[in-house]
This record gives sequence, structure tokens and C-alpha cells, in this order.
Amino acid sequence: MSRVLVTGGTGFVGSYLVPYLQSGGDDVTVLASRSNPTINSSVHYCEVDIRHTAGVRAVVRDTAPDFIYHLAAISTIGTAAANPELTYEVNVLGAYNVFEAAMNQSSPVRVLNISSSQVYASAAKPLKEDDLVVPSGPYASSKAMAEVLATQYSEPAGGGIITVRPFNHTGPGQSEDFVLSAIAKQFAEIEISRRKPTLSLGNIQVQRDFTDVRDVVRAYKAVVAGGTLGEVYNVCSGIAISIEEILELFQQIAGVEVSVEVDPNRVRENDVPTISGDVSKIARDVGWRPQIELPKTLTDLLNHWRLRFAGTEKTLNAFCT
Ligand code: A2R
Repeated sequence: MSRVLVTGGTGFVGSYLVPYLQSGGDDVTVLASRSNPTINSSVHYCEVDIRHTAGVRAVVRDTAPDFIYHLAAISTIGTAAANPELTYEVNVLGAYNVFEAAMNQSSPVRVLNISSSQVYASAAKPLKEDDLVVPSGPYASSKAMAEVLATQYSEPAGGGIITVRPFNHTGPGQSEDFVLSAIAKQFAEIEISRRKPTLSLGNIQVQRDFTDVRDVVRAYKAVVAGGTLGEVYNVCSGIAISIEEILELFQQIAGVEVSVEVDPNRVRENDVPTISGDVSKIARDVGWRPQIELPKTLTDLLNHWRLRFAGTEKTLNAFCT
């Protein structure tokens, strides 16, 4: 059994990662600025702001973890753009606090640093880990800065930092700030006649690389177990699919035909037409590939919103459904 600290373990990804780690026998402690025991009552919670250097150090010292999954962050591009100062504090100073606390333990800890595909410069081909990093905006910049910080720590015996760059990921319970959850919600509203069969969306021609959050948390554990210290790994499917194609899939799953009206608030200026990742490094080094097909993810997303509207939302634990 390993002792594991998950920062940001109350968030969307954390609500999948924590039970997944527990199901493998790990003893999990969650650090977040507010506790949320409804997600999982068998977890130890530490309410600490990640920006609080001494608080983070105390949690790491008292928990003495073997591994830290550092998820805590301002996690959406929109919130980051509206709150740049907070974003740099949480995403950069927060990462610094975690790295420092981990590497100054008497037995240095292995840390998984969650970065983002957003750090890459756009390119018309699947992005590889050694492609150019040219972040744009506070979210991507803050993630790139945390990556640079991570490189400052050489491998203390047993410890060290590995970085992952997840591409778009989704699954039941994700906020409607994210496009696939927003679409699923609108389909569920159409089904109960809460909305006419017209979806309000941004640019549906853009192509993105989507992975199911349940595959993403498997990737994180696999990288912690078998990844090389100091390395960076993409977490992606390697498949670019347009929002328009995804709409087709949703229409088949729901058995509903919809039209689309463009919401100017959701259209991003200079939206990159295609973003996809190259999955070969993580597949080669740790043997991870996504297993969940997109139609299954979309069905589960839609069912989640259906249940919410029916007032019977289940406690999120995808591994028990
Ligand atoms: O602040 P809380 O209690 O709502 O917890 C959130 C935590 N967090 C913080 N924890 C401590 N001190 C802070 N100042 C602070 N600010 C945020 O980070 C929550 O548990 C987590 C963020 O969850 P979500 O917004 O749902 O993000 P998601 O999608 O789970 O993303 C996880 C990671 C992030 O590093 C993203 O940038 C990356 O994956 O894509």
C-alpha cells in the first residue's frame, strides 16, 4: 500500500482519481482549499490553500506521502483569463510550494505535475512532447511556468517530478464550461422540452483530441508508477475530431435531431482549427493507451445530465457504475 497525497482531489479529475487510487489499495489524503467529504468519506482531508507555503509543507511533512499527484489549479482558460493574478499565485506559487515541500522531505517524494496541452504552440500535426512550447494567456503561461519550475529539481534519491500534458478530457460530472458537457446538457434539456432543438455553441468546425477522464486517471497512475523522472508525457487519444462530428454522435445516441445557432460568447478569437496529440511516448514508456471509446463517454455524459434533471444524481464514482 502506498501513501498518496492528491492536491485538488475534490475537483472534477480528483473525484475520479481518488477512488481509482483507493481501489488499488492506496491510502489517500486530499489537499484542497475547501473540503468536500460528499465525494468520498473514506479519504483524509486537509483544508489548506495551495498558496500557503508553510501549510503545504506541514501537510506533506505530516502525511509523509510516497507520491503526490498535484492537480490543484485554476483549471479553466476563462477563469484564468479573468483572474490572472490569482492564476499565477495558485498555478505557479502553488506548484512551487508542492515541489519544495516534496523535495525537502527526508525521503524525497515522487510528484506528478499536471500541466496542459495548452502550453504547445499550435501546429497542423499531432503534437509531440519535444514540440515548441509557446503558451498564450494566463492559464497556459502558468502551466508552462510550473513545468519550468519542475525542471529545477534534479532527481533526489527516490523522488523527482514527472509532468503530464493532458489534452481535452471529459466525463460525467464535468462542468458545463467545457464543450462536451455543455452539449450533453443541452441535449438533456431538449429531451425534457426545456429547450427547443437548437443548440447554442461556438465554432463547431474546430477539431480537438478528447480522452475520457477515466482513462486519464489510469494514465496518471501509470506514469507515476513507470514514467521516467524529469520527463514530460502527453495524455491524449491521438485522434482529432470536430465538434460537428461529435454533434452527429450525440444525435444518434439521443435519437434527437438538432440545429445549431452560433453563440458569439463561445467563439474564441484565433481559435486553432486542429489540436491533437501524439500518444506514442506514453504508450511506449508506460504502456498506456485510452480504452474508452468516445460514444461511451458521450452516452455517460448525457446520462449524467438526464439524472441531474431527474433529480437523482448519483454520487460520482465512475468505477462503481
Ligand atoms: O479550491 P477547492 O477546494 O475548490 O479545490 C480545487 C483545487 N484548488 C485549490 N486547492 C487549494 N488551494 C487553492 N488555492 C486552490 N484552487 C483550486 O483544485 C479543486 O479540488 C481543484 C481544481 O478542480 P477542477 O477545477 O475541477 O479541475 P480539474 O478539471 O479537476 O483539473 C485538474 C487538473 C488541473 O491542474 C487542471 O489545470 C488540469 O488538471 O487540466
